[in-house]
Amino acid sequence: MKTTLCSLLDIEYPIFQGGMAWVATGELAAAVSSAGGLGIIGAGSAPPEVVRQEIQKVRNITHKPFGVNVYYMSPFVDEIIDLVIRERVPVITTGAGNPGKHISRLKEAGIKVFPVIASVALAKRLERLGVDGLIAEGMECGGHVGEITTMALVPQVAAAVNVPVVAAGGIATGRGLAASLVLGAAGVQMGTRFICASECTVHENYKKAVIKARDRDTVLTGFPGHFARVLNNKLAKKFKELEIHGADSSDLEKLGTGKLRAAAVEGDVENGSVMMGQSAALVDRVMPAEEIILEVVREAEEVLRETNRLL
Ligand code: TUI
Repeated sequence: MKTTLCSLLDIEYPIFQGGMAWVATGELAAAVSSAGGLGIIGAGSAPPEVVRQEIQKVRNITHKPFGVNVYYMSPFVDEIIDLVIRERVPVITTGAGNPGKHISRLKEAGIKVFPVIASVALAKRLERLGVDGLIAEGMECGGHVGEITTMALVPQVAAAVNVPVVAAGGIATGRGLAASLVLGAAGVQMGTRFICASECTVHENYKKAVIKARDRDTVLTGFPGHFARVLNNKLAKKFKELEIHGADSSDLEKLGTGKLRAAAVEGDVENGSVMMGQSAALVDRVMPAEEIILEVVREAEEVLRETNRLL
């Protein structure tokens, strides 16, 4: 299965691994890239030195292309941009903000830029600024969410721009990949599915929570403009309680501080923020990244062939 994304990025399969903060370390990114997808380190709010070490880990394992996700709410955004340019990281994805002011410098450095967007307006603006592709992320995704579903967003973005579009949010299987291609995407990004890669270094309790999750087990918490999809655990219920009593955004922010680390590193899946997408219900076991990629591609090919028989 080859799409424009594969030739543009020199990868074998049109599959990105989501650059999840505290979860997508160098080990996971290297495994995904080695297997022919695009592995992506999640910089999150980590300082540049920590991210530099993750980049080194990838380079010690594979020579294949990989990416770094730059989180635009990080206090270190400008330093992370300097780092990826200095390190000549092949691809960056961006999240939770508008990367417009950095695009010309990244392009001059020869870095491929794929911002995550959740609206058609931002997609068009960023295309004009010269991005290489866009990741259209629907609100089925885990973590920070937009307002539009993948099913509605992807065809709108694909119709509005000429650069390749990567579909994200709610995708964990070959059917999701096949559906995304039919919607006009050139590939997919999966986060939740790769949490359950053997090479993912997240706490084992986090993986178990993803595997256990059923269709209605995630909820949106936070405040308008800053909703995050998480497992409906004790912490999520505390958030809901505060929201009902009209807490302001600073109280909610205080409750959220450090909670993603608590879940991902310490394995506290009751009082931590266990970010996962609605596709968690589709994930039923831990597998090596390579097997995930091969299974997803094989299933997509199979269902596309089946679907073609309808004609
Ligand atoms: O970034 C994400 N998902 C994330 S980031 C994250 S880290 C975190 N840690 C603790 C608490 C909360 C978050 C967890 N999940 N997805 C990419 C994404 N970006 N989705 C939507 C957007 C987005 C939103 C607004 C992109 C651009 C944007 O622009 C607004 C503007 O400035 O125009």
